Amino acid sequence: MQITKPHAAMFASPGMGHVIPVIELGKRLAGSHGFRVTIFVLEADAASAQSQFLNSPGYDATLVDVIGLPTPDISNLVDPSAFFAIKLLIMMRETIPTLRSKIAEMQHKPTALIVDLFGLDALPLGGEFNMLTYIFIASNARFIAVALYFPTLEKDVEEEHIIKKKPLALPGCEPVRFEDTLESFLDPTDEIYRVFVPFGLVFPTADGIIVNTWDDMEPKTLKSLQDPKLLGRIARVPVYPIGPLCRPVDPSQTNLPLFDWLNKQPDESVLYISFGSGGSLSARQLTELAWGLELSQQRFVWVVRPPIDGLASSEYVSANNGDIRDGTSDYLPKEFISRTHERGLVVPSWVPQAEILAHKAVGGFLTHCGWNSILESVVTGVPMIAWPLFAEQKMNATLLNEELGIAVRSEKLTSEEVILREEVKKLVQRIMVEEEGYKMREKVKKLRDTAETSVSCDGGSAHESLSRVADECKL
Ligand code: BUP
Repeated sequence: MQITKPHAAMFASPGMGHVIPVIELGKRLAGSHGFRVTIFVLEADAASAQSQFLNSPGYDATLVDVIGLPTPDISNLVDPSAFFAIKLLIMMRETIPTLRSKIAEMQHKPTALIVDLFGLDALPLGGEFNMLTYIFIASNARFIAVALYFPTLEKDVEEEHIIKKKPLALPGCEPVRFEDTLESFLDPTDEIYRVFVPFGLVFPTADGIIVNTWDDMEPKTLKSLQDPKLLGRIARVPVYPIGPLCRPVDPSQTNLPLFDWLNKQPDESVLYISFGSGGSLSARQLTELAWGLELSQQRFVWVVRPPIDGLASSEYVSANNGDIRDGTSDYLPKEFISRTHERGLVVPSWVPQAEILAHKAVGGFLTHCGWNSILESVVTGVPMIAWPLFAEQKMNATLLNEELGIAVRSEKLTSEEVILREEVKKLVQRIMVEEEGYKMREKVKKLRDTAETSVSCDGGSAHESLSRVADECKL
């Protein structure tokens, strides 16, 4: 039997939380498993984080071919105010004819098609071009478990979970609070419920599910997904844990002034704060966070985004006759920056996060609990303050706080109340200077070691898992 070099075509959803891990998966398939890899991404405007990332000097695309596909105009298909995930889904769906033509034109036909979450509608291309199909989940095993299990209880949702507040009893896994699942699962009368609940039903139609996690990170859930008597009965296809996949630290990004400042700070003394590419706080919450940070007396680097409700800090508004200008300091309490400048740095917009977390001065991460951010924190041994905002972030926060014990979390986050400054101060001190934070740092460093073992080419479980995918694609 002749063995040819397998060729994987990958279809990435827009957004850095998807593009980065898809590219890292492609690089690993090419670098360690002998694949040729073509990655299709939706083109973004030149100023976007995605374009800046793909054009940055440190981004190494030598192992994979990245092909931009024009972003379709969906203005006639969806209301501009629609839920962002619905827009993503429609954008990906409308791109499929272009993807089909690109694959048809290829001389060396792909043997595998790997789609990420919002690209599930492309799976039938597998049959058209005789490709094996895989779903890549840039999130975790718990997300897969909930997505698979939820459609099995559709009729009971209202009575059992909304009214009686019963958690989801996922077979073989820790129960998941209903309100922690996904906002699209919370209201059966909403359009997003009808669109997203059936997603899990599509998972078993692929040849496998590749997920960015590893055994020590989610032991119970992964076991259940692989056990035909537990969740494996619903999954019906192999689940391949191949994580953690993280963007490697790029030394060329550490020339920024921010790193000069970090270089002068004591080891593990700085809290890094970021709510991801899509996360913003209310103006009131932003004000309380700023005050809490100041009261904690701890060092920090804070990526500040404009408040979600478009209002500047109430204190600023009164001090400036309600005039809202475009500038980071405008969103923060009056003179916050000058009062804290000796121990803190406020940075707007995009920063090289992987490099910041890897810096020896960083000792804590206040995160929105996007899965990539969590993985970057774990692989650098940094404990977290979990501050989830949307999507699967609340489930992720529960995993960190209640199961792995590597993050602190406010009780208020389950009730959507504002976290007041005194509590923010306490959370920051718990992670940065108290015994609890010290113990969490020890734990997360142990987990970091398991992450290193998992991806080792010398028999690591992630490496073996991806080798199984590679073997299937070579047959
Ligand atoms: Br913001 C930001 N720099 O300033 P998540 C993000 N990132 O490098 P998200 C930066 O983008 P979803 C910044 O390191 C991570 O790799 C960060 O992914 C990088 O969150 C990625 O953490 C963000 O998964 O996505 O983008 O909110 O909500 O889809 O998980």
